[in-house]
Amino acid sequence: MIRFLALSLCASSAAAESGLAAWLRYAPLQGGESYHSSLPSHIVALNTSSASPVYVAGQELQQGLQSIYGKQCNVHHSSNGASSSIVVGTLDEYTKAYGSLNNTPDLIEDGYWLSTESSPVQILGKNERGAFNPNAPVRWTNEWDNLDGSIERGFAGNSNWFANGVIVSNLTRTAEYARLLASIGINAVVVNNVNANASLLTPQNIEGLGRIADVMRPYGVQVGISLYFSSPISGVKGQANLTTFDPLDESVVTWWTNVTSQIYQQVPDMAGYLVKANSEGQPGPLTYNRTLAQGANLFAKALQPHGGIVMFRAFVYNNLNETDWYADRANAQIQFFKPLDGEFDFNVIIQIKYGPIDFQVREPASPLFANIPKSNAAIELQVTQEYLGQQCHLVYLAPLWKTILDFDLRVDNESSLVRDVVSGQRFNHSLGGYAGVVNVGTNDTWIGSHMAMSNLYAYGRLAWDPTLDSQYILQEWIRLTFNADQSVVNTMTQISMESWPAYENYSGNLGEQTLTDILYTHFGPNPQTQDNTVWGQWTRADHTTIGMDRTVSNGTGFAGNYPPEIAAMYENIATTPDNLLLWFHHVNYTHLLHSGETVIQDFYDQHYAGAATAQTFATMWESLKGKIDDERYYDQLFRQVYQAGHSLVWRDAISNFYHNISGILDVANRVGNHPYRIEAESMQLDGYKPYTVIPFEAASNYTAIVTSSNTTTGTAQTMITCPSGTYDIAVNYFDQFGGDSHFVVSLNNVTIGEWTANLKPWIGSSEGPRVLGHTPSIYIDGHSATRITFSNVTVAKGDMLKIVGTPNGIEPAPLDYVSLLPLGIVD
Ligand code: GCV
Repeated sequence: MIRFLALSLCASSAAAESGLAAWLRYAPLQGGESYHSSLPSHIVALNTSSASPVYVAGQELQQGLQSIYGKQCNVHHSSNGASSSIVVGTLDEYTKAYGSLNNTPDLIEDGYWLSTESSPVQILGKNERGAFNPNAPVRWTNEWDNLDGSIERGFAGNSNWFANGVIVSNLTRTAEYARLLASIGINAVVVNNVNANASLLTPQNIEGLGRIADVMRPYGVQVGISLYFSSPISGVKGQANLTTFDPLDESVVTWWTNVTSQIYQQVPDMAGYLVKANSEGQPGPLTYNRTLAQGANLFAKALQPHGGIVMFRAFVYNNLNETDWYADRANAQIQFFKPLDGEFDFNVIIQIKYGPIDFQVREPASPLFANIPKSNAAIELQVTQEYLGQQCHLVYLAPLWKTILDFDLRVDNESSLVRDVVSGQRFNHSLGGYAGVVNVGTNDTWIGSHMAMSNLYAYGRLAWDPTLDSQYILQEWIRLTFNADQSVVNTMTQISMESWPAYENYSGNLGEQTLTDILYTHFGPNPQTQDNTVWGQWTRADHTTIGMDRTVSNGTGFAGNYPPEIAAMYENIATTPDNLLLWFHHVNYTHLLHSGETVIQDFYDQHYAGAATAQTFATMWESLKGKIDDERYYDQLFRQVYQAGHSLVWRDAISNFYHNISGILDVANRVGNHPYRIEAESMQLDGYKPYTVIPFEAASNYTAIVTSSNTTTGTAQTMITCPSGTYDIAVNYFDQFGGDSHFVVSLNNVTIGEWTANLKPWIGSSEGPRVLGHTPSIYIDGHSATRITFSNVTVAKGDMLKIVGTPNGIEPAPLDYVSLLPLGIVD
């Protein structure tokens, strides 16, 4: 019901805002008084208790009307007979108070009815959480919070609910989060990491879960938890310690039955369990030669008396040998789960990541959605941008998610959209839905940047109604979160809608996955980490060829996991879309795409095009000055400038890597040819020395410079040889974690700029918002590479350009190059 209010306002405000209120700002509407006579004067909230979502909805209505329109309404809790009222409550309570209604729709669980034409205005739910009928019953978030307060793949500070192994006493932010989630239709939060910890199950933490549930319940948001499969042998304080965690062992069954009862005593409405088993070091039933279904059903049975469900993750795979041409991690889910279809209890849902690997910038829809028709299924989406810029690059994800949700798997040659599979409609299941990995932290922006919150909003909206259009959702969010000024809406729409294509173009196109460093931070470029590992995210790039052959005829057979129509499309190189070519086929760099371009030239072209688009985001954002509040304007501008610089790092790294490995020239002669750059290592160095960067492609000309020691200053200088004029001076440097070097750039000893390399990551801090939240790197590499630009500098031929670097901590003031860019040129 909070959603109704959220959508009814599109107010404007230029007052400073931290982002904490997200899209529920209730910003005052100019001329709001003029609406007073047409607004209701009373609110009737037919709640059963003050902990009821109906009570909260009444309060929200009151707060919203006051804040937006300046209209003060009283809240009553029974029919007051006044005609000028808004009544909010369940259909049953309404009928008791006002009598039966004609023509109410058939509401399903969580559904609502809204009538603004009736008197009183009615907002009536099937249950106390009600809002228009949702597409799927399960609309959860997963939070990868660890008990020590850190968050795996979280980019916005520490946990809001855990610290030092226990649940914190102040749960104010938890309640605020529940309020936000309620407004977009989310109905449960799994509060701890899927890489779980047995000590969540101590009596103290179970009591804490009860407190979390108590603060979220008034918003209609339930608690779920992730379980550590071998908890029975983990010596959980306050619980019996067993010598086995075999899911078929009676003592283990009893152990989980008892623990589950204890949890339900504290959290009578707990949503259920999330389980990651036999994956990435997590224990599971395979240890005892039991199936994953037997593992899942252990928890399902413990939950059945209480009405809870098990979300059992399909993200299960083994280490693989890359020299085996037929090995393929993408096949793992099918191998593990397809044979078990029909063996899962009724309250188990198989939670499937959208693609077969791991939240990459583009993947085909997981074929598992088509292969377990007898099982309940949910789709797992990642709101936190683990592989997509970690909230330091703006990437609006709804269009990516829609490629999967709208994909037709053609099971039995019939329409089988992924969204209809997970809603339960396609295979007639009453359970199914959505899990979104969000990872909110203590930062005011919730997930690390203001604009990234469009992804959380879109996640909730799509989980409620996956037929919604990405741009429609985005504009709804912009109007609520910023304002309805047409130029604000247009500019933010353009940036956001271009953001995923741009990121894909500069981070790995043609279905190559995100070419990031999969062995370290998952942030910056490092394509060679994909191969020569046991992790199976291979590209199989060599000097002449690239791509995974996943055909049945000659490759890993993965294409054959799809129903026949789709399998045939992907099997055949001629019918495979270019954007997934290298996902399914191993080809020469000179292979011609449908576009008519060669693979390698398309790589170069798209990486240049993507980075060029990213440059425009900062410029477009600048047009918003004065149209939104300064606080959010400057914070996002800082991020757009960073993204512009880091997109060039990506562009160059990927282009150089493939140029180096293939030896094929860029026909446009851009790759490796930078006429405006002065390489730092070619400058006159004093106290600086050349440094060979690893990976090589993360530095221009493979080389940077570092100070001779970590305590002595270095100087790099050179005489300007380009024509006199006005230039933008860009300096590429490295900002490592563990030191804040200082740099001064001068022309003829007149300082034109100075800065400290301290784009600090969050790491256990709650510093202000103008901090990058990506996983930091202690190395001079593609994660730490960054750029600063000084605009419109007057330069004369013969001037002495000098950079003085003062190291700090482990950071030896590393510099890569300086670009002297005639205005309008970016390189
Ligand atoms: C929680 C990827 C991530 C891990 C994550 C895992 C999962 O491998 O990098 O951080 O672990 O997926 O989804 O279980």
